[in-house]
Amino acid sequence: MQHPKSLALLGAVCSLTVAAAGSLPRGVGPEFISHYQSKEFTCIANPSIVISIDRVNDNTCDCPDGSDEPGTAACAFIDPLSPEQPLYGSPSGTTNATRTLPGFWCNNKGHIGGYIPFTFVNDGICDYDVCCDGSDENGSANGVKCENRCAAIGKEYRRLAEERKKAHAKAIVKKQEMIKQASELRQQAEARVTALEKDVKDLEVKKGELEREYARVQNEEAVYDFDAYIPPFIRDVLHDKIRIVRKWLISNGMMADPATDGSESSAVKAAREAAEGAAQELSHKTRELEQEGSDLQKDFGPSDIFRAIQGKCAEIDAGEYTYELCWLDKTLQKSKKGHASSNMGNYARIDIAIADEEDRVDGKSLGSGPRMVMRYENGQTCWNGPQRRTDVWLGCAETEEIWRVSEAEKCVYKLEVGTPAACEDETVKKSHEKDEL
Ligand SMILES: [Ca+2]
Ligand SMILES: [Ca+2]
Repeated sequence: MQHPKSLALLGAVCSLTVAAAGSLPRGVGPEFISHYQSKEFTCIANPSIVISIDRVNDNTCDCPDGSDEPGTAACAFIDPLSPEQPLYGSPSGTTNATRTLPGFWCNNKGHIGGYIPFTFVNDGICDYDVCCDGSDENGSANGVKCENRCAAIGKEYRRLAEERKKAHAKAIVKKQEMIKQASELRQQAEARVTALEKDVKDLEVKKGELEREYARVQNEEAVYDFDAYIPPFIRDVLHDKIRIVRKWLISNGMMADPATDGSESSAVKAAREAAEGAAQELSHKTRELEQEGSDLQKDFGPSDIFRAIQGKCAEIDAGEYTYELCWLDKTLQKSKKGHASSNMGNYARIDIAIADEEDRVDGKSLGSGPRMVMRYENGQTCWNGPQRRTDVWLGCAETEEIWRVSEAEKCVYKLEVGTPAACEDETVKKSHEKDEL
């Protein structure tokens, strides 16, 4: 039988390693040693109960808090989640449901000591993931004893720790590069905004000038439009002469020829087109300025870091789909069979949320603690369901890569993703902590 729960204990492993005192009872953790050094034993949480030292680890639970059995599973039943049971010597007459000892202490000399649950003690299984010294089995269960593997396990642990340390250092260098790149990109964006603001101002002036020029040319032409100004009673008299003059004006481009290009002369047309052109250019530049301006307002994370990878995409193969994450843009689910793909959300913001994942040997885990979560929302609507959305949880890695994808609930996806941007510089963190002290 395996103990999957014991993995969760890795996080609780205590880094204290204390050389076992000569006569110390089995399973006593370093912080409890002082209680087990005289000829009598006082139940730790029930000091009114004193028993002889030979009742410690005699495989009978004598103390209501279980402290007399640090090295057996005799008091394992004392658990806040278990129903109370009759217990001799307890002030309440039953188990008080609070155990003082955190578990069985595996000393693990040469590696890192740690506590395992009392139920794992003498259960016939060597629990090497926490107890590399095999001390959890002393032969009480079908004679099972476990060899001490701390030398090999400790060596492998230190090798992996060293590897992780190196990878982390590389990731921190990458992160610094990203921050530098992001800062350059921001400066470029700011320069573009400054240039565009000037362009817009200049174009506003130019547009005003060209509109005035257009109005002036139109007005001038109206003066040449004799028909509009001459009273009807003399128009007939002058008609022939006017026709000659009009013909001359049209042929010289000073007046529109109604037969060819509507009511506009080439001079008016040119002035109008120039004014319209300036207006068009102005609206184009104004739009560009708005876009660049909103880009500067966008949340790119601490130190603007995600600006460095904006628009870049990462993919992961998962069964019949490929999942794609495009940074600060969108997430996609692409079917491998057809060409169909579904938008799983558009980038909205970055939040901080608490991760609680087991550490993994390969380091590709969110671990536990506060982590950045990118929210991608308002994706394609699910059939008979809500709009898709994706939470992109970020962990520390040397390069951008999607570790895992899961559908937390219908149409809500969770991507676990590694990026240097999520790495914390331990040296910086430590020096900050020092400063605070
Ligand atoms: Ca006992
Ligand atoms: Ca065991």
